[in-house]
Amino acid sequence: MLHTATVLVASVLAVLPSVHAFWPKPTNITEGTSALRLAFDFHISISPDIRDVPQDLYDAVTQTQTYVFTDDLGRLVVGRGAGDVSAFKDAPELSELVLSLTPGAPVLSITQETQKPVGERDEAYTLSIPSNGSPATITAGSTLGLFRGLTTFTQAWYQYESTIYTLTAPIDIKDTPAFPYRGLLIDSARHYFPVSDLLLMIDAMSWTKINEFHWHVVDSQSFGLQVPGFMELSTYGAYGPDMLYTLADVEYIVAYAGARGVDVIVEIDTPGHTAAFADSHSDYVACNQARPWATYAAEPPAGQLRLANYTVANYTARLFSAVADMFPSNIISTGGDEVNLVCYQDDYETQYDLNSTGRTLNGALNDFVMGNQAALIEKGKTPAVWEEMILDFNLTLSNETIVYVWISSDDVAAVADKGYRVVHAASNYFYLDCGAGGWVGDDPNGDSWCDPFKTWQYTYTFDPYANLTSDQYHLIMGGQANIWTEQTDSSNIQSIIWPRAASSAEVFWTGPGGNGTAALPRLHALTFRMIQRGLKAIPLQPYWCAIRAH
Ligand code: CP6
Repeated sequence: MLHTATVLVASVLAVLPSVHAFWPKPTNITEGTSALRLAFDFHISISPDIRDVPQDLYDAVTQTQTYVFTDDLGRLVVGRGAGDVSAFKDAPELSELVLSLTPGAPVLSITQETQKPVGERDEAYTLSIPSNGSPATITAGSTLGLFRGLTTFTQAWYQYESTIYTLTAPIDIKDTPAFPYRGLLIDSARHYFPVSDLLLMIDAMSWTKINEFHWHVVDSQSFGLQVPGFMELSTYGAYGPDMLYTLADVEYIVAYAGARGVDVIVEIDTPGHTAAFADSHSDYVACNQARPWATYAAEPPAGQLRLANYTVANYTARLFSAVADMFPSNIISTGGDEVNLVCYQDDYETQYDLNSTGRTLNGALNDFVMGNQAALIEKGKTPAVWEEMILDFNLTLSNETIVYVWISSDDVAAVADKGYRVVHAASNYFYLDCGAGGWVGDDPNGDSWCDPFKTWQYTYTFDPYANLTSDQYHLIMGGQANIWTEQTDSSNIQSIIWPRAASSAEVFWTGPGGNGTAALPRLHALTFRMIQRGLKAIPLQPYWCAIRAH
């Protein structure tokens, strides 16, 4: 009896695969087998219980209506067989989606909800799409939850000859992220990206429920961020006056992101990766442009802040205070990766400063980073650092500090053992480039040690809890895809990120254990939707496979 039922269920699923369109997959979903069409006069209404509707929620509603009517996935349709077409041609019509907040929930804007500290945001929602044409509903405890529900709603629909339909009504979803931090790092220092590129990346992040844009905005090659009181850094350190982010640009980007559920975490990488400071403050930088660069830095040009000099340390602490005022996010990263020790050993000024203050390099580094982080903490911020600050230099940082693990996912346990919160960013799973290599003189047969190219399928197998004890699980904030842009500019940023970054987005929203083979049709649908929305996402498979995967 039981056996027969199992076989029956399995064969129905084979005909109508469930959860074929949603990405990331909702944590709880049930779907039926009924067809439902979207009415021509379909509209989204906001429950009158929500007074003083925030403008960003109105805008999200308008955008959602546009997406559901324009997300034509072309030949990627479900149920192309004649029988299926007739099934949805006369199906009931859905003409309304109603948004409401749970009673007593505060009415903050999506932006305000997004800018709460990670872990304090309520992104949960319930989405119900009845099969008989009764209004669909999204209910949430916050406008951010409503926004996540709207994103999911857009993914419920396919189009065939101007009919917008689903074949799996009723759909009932109760969704909440497995991890509070789901990010994408973009490096805009190796190459500058026009603001419009970043806005499109933020849109795509919101489509996949990525909620943290880790903005690696400055590095040794360029300082393209205007900071009030520190304008000389970008005036002299940017690639050019038209290749920097102005105060107005930053304000626009942060607001655009906030309205889409994306928090912007800025990183001012220190004390390494800082040659660009020398363009305005040559006396602040050790081993500036020193050769051979490989002795002094991970990539050219060499140059690191003279961290043992109190004038420099005071300058960076004030810089972080000013940056803190520009970015509403609770998190700001002080960097700390790839500090080169030879650079400081060979620097007369640094050795002089160490001797005259009786400090070791490690002690001076501790003072330097602590000073920068104190400036952030004073502004109410939570500092973040790259893993070396904790694992190589043993700094006495606040245990609130968030640690990005990038060298290897094997290092996560050591960071957790020290009690710090972790964001998975390891090169062996989450780097979208292998961009650190390819320099003249590198081994032509092996690009860099981050080879090979990470497929979405490989990233998808990641286990965020590997090598941890269950009492350490709470330290895992989530994870992020990373695009370092040595070999990426405006011409390929869209295609190098998408759809691969969707893989980690699902690992950290839905949780680990997903089956890549089962996920493939959903990722095809997401990719087609991205392309339809104007993003140059790259194909996963031949077109033949993509349009038949459903
Ligand atoms: N730039 C900065 C980089 C990298 C890092 N930091 C990097 C290192 C190794 C690889 C790729 C990128 N280009 N500032 C490491 C966090 Cl394989």
